[in-house]
Amino acid sequence: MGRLVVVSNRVTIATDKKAQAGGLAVALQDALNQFGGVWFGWSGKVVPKTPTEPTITKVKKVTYATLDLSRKLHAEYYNGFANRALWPLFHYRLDLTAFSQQHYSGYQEVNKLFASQLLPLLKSDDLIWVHDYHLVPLGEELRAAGIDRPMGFFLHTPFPAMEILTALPSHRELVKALCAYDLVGFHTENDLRAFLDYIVHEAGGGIMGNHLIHAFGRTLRVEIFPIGIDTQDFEKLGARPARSDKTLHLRDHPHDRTWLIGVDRLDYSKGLVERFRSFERFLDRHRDYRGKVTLVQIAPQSRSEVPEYKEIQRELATEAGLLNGKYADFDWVPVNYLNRSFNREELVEFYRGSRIGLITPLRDGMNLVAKEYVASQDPEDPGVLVLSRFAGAARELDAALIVNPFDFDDVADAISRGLQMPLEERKERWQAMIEVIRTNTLTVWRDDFIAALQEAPYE
Ligand code: ADQ
Repeated sequence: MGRLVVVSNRVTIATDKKAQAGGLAVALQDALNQFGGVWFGWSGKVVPKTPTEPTITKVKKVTYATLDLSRKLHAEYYNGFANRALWPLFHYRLDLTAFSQQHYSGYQEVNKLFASQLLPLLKSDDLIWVHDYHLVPLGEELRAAGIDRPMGFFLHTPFPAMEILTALPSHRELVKALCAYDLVGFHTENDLRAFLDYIVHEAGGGIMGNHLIHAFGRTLRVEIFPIGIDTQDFEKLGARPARSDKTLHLRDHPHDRTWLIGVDRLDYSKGLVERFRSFERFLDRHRDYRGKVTLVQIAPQSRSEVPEYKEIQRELATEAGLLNGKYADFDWVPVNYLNRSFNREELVEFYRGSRIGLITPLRDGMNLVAKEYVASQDPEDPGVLVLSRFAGAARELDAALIVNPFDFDDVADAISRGLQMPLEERKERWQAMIEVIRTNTLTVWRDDFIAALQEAPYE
């Protein structure tokens, strides 16, 4: 095959400190190294004036092309349309969705800009893979500029039901733009079903079978590619003896205390307020567990410039304070709430040391933390995954204790059941989940998507 061209909002340039990059970035870098290619996107820098050319960094066979954005474009495109309209809408939060024509114009402008600056870097046999909701219109812009190479798009968030999506004033333009790609990938059947529903009932398109659809005058392939993790790495790290002071401290804490763990970006889609309330409900109803179990919630701040994120930060801090105020004792707090990042080694130790992984998003495309939690467990004494039915991961990990995060009693019951679950049942459930996670890895996800894209055009 020709080169691979990856376009995403943020670019991770390969450096020696590979461990700092997330799993997804490493998997994409590996593919770029293998095929040679380009990774194009925003540099993460905000400057007074958007430059006319991207900054080029070459590392072996890979060209990294990164573009700084002006304050205005960053505010409209990233903080504005992407994160105040599309993100909340795609996560079913119409109440938090802020539409603005100006933000939408900035979003379109950045997509146009990306397309025009990417064009000179393209070669005739490139495969182009665009990532996520920030860049939906990019493919259409490239097509308009005459690019007829295979182009794929993967959506990392959920695709919302038609009734939700149609609340977006530009919904039709957005879906039409998606249809400019040859291949569109989603995490789950649910997302695909919602997309097809729109195509048939709103766009007047048709489903042709064999993953093909026809809409807006184009034929494209739509398929699910459930993203995975680097399972082997998590299993290997999990098998090492605990080293971090923090884990040792938690584990050797007096009074034989047990902990539950949550690890999330601080985002309203992750259901953290509801999680704290569910844990409170659990403590309300189980006097005997007071003083004995702690919820360790790791939640580094994200998108802090967006008002809705400032609000959720405040709300959560209040919620943690209230819960701790209600039940804490001199030598115990119910919630250990940490607003910071940890490296993978530390996360694995936290996952492995906790009796329950409490992963209860209100909506999530996949949720990789759920898979990381399972892969980090001790096969001889695995913890219990309590997982929201609204996480894409619940489709594959149905051996978890599946809960409705809006129903605090349901989550409280699952916590109680998880804490009492006999070893045999824990092992059985873990075995069922690890098999899926070992099969649908991150590499499989990436290779399947690239293989499907290589078959384009599909007509
Ligand atoms: P996210 O919303 O960021 O991803 P998730 O899938 O859980 O959610 O991935 C988060 C990643 O960040 C995990 O690998 C986790 O280990 C890491 N992480 C989280 N908190 C951390 C901390 N405190 N310190 C260090 N690392 C931390 C989006 C979508 C998801 C989808 C992914 C991939 O919202 O639904 O699963 O993309 O497609």
